[in-house]
Amino acid sequence: MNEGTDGNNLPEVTFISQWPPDNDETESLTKSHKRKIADIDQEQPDNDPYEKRNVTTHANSSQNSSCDVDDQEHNFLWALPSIARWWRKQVAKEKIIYKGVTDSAVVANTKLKRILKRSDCQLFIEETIQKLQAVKQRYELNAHYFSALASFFDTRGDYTEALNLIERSLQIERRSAKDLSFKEFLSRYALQAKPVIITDAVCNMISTPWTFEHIKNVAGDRKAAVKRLIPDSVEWARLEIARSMTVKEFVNNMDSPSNFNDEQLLYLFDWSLPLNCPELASELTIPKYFASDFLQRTPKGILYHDSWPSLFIAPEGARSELHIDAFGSNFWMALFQGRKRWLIFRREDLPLLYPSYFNSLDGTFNIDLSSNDDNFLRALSLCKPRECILQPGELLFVPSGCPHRVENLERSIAISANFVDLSNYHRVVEELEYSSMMDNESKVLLSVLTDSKFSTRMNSQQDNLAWKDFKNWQSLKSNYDFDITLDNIKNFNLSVNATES
Ligand SMILES: O=C(O)CCC(=O)C(=O)O
Ligand SMILES: [Fe+2]
Repeated sequence: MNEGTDGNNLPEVTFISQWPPDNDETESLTKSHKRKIADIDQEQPDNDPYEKRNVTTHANSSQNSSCDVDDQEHNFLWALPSIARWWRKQVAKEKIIYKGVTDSAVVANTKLKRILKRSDCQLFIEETIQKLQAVKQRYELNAHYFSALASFFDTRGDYTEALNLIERSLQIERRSAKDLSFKEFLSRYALQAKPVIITDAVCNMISTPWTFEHIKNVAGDRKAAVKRLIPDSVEWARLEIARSMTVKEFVNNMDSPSNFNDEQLLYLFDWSLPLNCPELASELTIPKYFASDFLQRTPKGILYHDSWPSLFIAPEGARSELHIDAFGSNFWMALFQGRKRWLIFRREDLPLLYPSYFNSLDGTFNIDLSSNDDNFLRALSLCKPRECILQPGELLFVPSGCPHRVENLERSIAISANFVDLSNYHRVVEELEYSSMMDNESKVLLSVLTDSKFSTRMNSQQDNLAWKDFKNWQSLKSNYDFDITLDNIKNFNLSVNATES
């Protein structure tokens, strides 16, 4: 950033539109912002979409579930379009030519820079910052709120505060499988515990689209123990078994009338495909990023060997509350239908979220993320969660140990799996050491994973694996060169970066 001054003692301004985060949401905002500031001096009609797109609450947006990358009604207004709008009003109100601004044929951004130096504009920025700060409590978890506030500090030249805030507005990165190699995934995301959304991968996981009809055709007659969310439950994700029904019965009755409360919404949650419907499982191809799963190398019958992938079918509004996935496992989810809002905290945020270990070593959380309790809000303001709305056809990676919460914005179909590889092996071993004290199955898994004959090697050229290959470690292990080891994984980041540069 340029700290130079120009006689008015104001720093040069680096616009927030030039900053990261670089993703669809900010891009669409920037595009329309460009469109708007192109006619900066023209007063907009009263139904100006910017006018409407001011402040919406997180609660509102989750209720009507329409906050997505295309729907800007739920974004906060960033500083530059906001200033442009304020300026248009001044021009219209005062009906005068502002020397050096309105009378000049410079581009809109330069005009904006000139406007920013005016004392009336500085006053407008100050007032807007105050207004935004006054509602901070309500938006503790709203990424758009923080990016908007950061942009106002940025225009004021307060870069330290702007950077501080922008960290809280991080969205989850999206990468295309077309240019994300397995090695890059491992070094940039899995080993750094950074969530990522992978596009262009789900289309290669199935040959027949997984629609409600298809699932009913293949799995309709199987029984499932469906769950529901109990607000004060001490169970993992606050989900408890509601009753047993066939998949067909569940799908056919999957309503979510607006008068339904959490407990009335049934959720087909984490329903193991290998155990309940191997026919569906056998249609799958496992993406290369997750194909080295060590749980497939343990003997049949060992804990988790056949637990995943599992199926999730949800009505609109069904949720899983804040939780951490068990035994230090990594997690992926492929979404076939509907949209899901994900909120993912960092591992370091865990102590700030009041974890409680009431009846299990898999922590649960007593807190309510929309609580107004001062102590909680103070702790929450130190967390740096990332948010995303997962779209159908996208694949999400959640690193081990990161607390997360999920809300189904539409009726959805997804599959997911927990997995172990070299990126989380040590965490898994440590967690299993604790759970072994209480649970024999964990103890057996631990002894298998830590046996000197157990292969913890991975293949840096790993490709997608058809289901039958994924499940056949004995034949896989003799076919490839497994060049990543427990020893060299420590330097893996360095070696990947060196090869790439
Ligand atoms: O999609 C969901 O409701 C959450 C899935 C999840 O986080 C899990 O199974 O661990
Ligand atoms: Fe989870």
